[in-house]
Amino acid sequence: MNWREIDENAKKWTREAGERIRESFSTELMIHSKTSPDDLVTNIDKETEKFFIERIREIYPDHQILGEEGFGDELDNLDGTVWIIDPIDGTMNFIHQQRNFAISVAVYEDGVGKIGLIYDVVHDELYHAAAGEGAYLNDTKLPALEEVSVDQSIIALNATWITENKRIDPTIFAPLVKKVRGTRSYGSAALEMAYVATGRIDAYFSMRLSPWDFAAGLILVNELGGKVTNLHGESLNMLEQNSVFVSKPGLHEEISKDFLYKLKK
Ligand code: 2AM
Ligand code: CA
Repeated sequence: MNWREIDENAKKWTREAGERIRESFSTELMIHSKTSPDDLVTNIDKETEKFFIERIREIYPDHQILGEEGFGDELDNLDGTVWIIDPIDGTMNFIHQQRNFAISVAVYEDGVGKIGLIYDVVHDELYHAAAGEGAYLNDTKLPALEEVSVDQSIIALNATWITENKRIDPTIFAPLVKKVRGTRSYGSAALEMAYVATGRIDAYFSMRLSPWDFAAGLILVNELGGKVTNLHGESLNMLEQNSVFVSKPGLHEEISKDFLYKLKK
């Protein structure tokens, strides 16, 4: 397996896909909702996923592809080489703001993350990591993550999780929100994981993400010594939806012990 070539192709296609998305800003979007009125998809999400799939199929016909919009394969295992793609992560932001969204591309080998790319299309910023070879923002190497205490941290989570909702008891996050230095919510799981990787935020929580939302970010954050688990501290399942808790080292343990112990299984 020529991983250097796969890495180069993944980056080239991601930048090309980003260029096409930037060009699409001058055209009219076709918007549909999927499972709920806030779960959106556009023609650009679909075209971008197809763009990747055509290129991967042509050069790597034996690779499997898991894509959010469903043009790839139906996977029941992670055997062999698997591309996990979210053509636009943060579609609501893409539609409403034309910013704060990203392309997320990951390549796994027998379930192990090898290459993770998160491309902030509007800022032309490519966050990338190859397992064991460091993580970068464009050409700049990112330093390993350092420990931080809860009261000096900025955490990212959606305000939904501290109001009445069907996924988590709101009294679990409220005390954490009170104790931290600040909270943020950007609306793109991939970018929020990239922000943990760069140290702009210290932790990120989501109650339900799909593999394409976190596959690349997991590789990036792990490469820098951060921790990516579900809220119970368990490894993420790459074939199912998961709760997600991404954090700097040390902080992960402190938050788990002092705030998440009340979680029911
Ligand atoms: P998406 O834009 O690719 O759907 C928004 O807080 C974040 O959660 C985004 O990364 C979004 O990814 C993700 N997400 C996962 N499932 C979602 C859903 N059903 N509806 C809206 N956003 C979802
Ligand atoms: Ca998406």
